[in-house]
Amino acid sequence: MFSRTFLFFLVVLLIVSNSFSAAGGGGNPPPPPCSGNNGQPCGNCGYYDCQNNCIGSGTCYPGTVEYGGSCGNCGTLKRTCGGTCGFSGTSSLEGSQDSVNAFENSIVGMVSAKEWKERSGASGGAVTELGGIGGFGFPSCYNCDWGAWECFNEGVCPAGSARCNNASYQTCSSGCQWQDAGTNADLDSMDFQCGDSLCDNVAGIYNATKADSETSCTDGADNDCDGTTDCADMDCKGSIAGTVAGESNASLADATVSALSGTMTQAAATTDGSGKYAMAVDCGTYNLVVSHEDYASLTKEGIVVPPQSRTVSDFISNHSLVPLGSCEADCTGAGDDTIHSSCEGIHGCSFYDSTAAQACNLARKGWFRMLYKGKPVKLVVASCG
Ligand SMILES: [Ca+2]
Ligand SMILES: [Ca+2]
Ligand SMILES: [Ca+2]
Repeated sequence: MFSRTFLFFLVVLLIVSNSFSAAGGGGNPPPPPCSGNNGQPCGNCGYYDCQNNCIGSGTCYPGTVEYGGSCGNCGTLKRTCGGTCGFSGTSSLEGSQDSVNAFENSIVGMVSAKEWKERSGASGGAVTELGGIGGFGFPSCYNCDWGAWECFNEGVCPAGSARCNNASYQTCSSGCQWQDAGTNADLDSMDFQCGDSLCDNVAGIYNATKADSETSCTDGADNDCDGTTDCADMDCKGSIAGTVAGESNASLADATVSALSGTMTQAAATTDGSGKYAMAVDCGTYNLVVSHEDYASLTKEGIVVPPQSRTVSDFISNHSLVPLGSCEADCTGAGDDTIHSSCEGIHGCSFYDSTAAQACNLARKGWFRMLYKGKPVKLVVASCG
């Protein structure tokens, strides 16, 4: 700034001395043509020269703000026009009024002392227009150009993004602000999306704290986060085993022992040559039905199988199976409510076809039985009775 002003002073003084030399050498110099707008402001901090050209105009007016499109995280582009406009720089000289006028008019962009005083608000007697002392100012424009675009008023996140903030799942709103968006069914402060994805069902159990196996089969919690809880978990399986006897309390082979919940068979086993059977079952309570082609079926109700333990249930002695009497018209045995395929054709017993006879053998009236045959699997569903 100072150097620019100082340089201009040098130019001024050179021209001043030249002007005076010309004046002293042979009369007044001819005033150069100059428009009435000389020195008046124009454009953005520019001014008119004698030929009415707008000099020094910037690309914008200082302080003006312009907004562009969107940017960043819901931000807006903004740029501000820099620089200042003003009048500065003075010089003075002595001479006649004509010389002052000629000097004023000869300097591109100069304004008279009077005008400079009016524009700049300067006061005092340092510059006068008349009386042989003239003062001069010139308009100055400093960096009157647009600054770089900047992004302002940005949000904290990219819209649509997501994160886990500790244990809380958050998504970034259309306004670029984080908002909680997780689910936490068990209210243990661990969101489903942030680590409770396997078992958001009981407080305190989540992916990082889950056990390797079901630690309790009665707490209502899926402790190992495998999707099964308590007795439904393989880890809680128990078993039922025992011995089946027939006539004369002799071991009975090929008897079928079924464990039922309601009318659904959960597991079944066939006795071996020693009349023994064993089967794994989920812990729970079952009705046990033992059947044999040649014997009347027997049922034991309310057999409890605790988690991870074996329940023994024998069909021996007083509970051994008794031989099937004769067949009845509904294909069950006399004194027996179990359907026997071997009753086909006896006392009016008739099955729809051999497949139905096979499916319903040892079932009870009203049961639905399913039979898988061959590959690909062919499923036969029979309504028995
Ligand atoms: Ca949770
Ligand atoms: Ca489990
Ligand atoms: Ca459990």
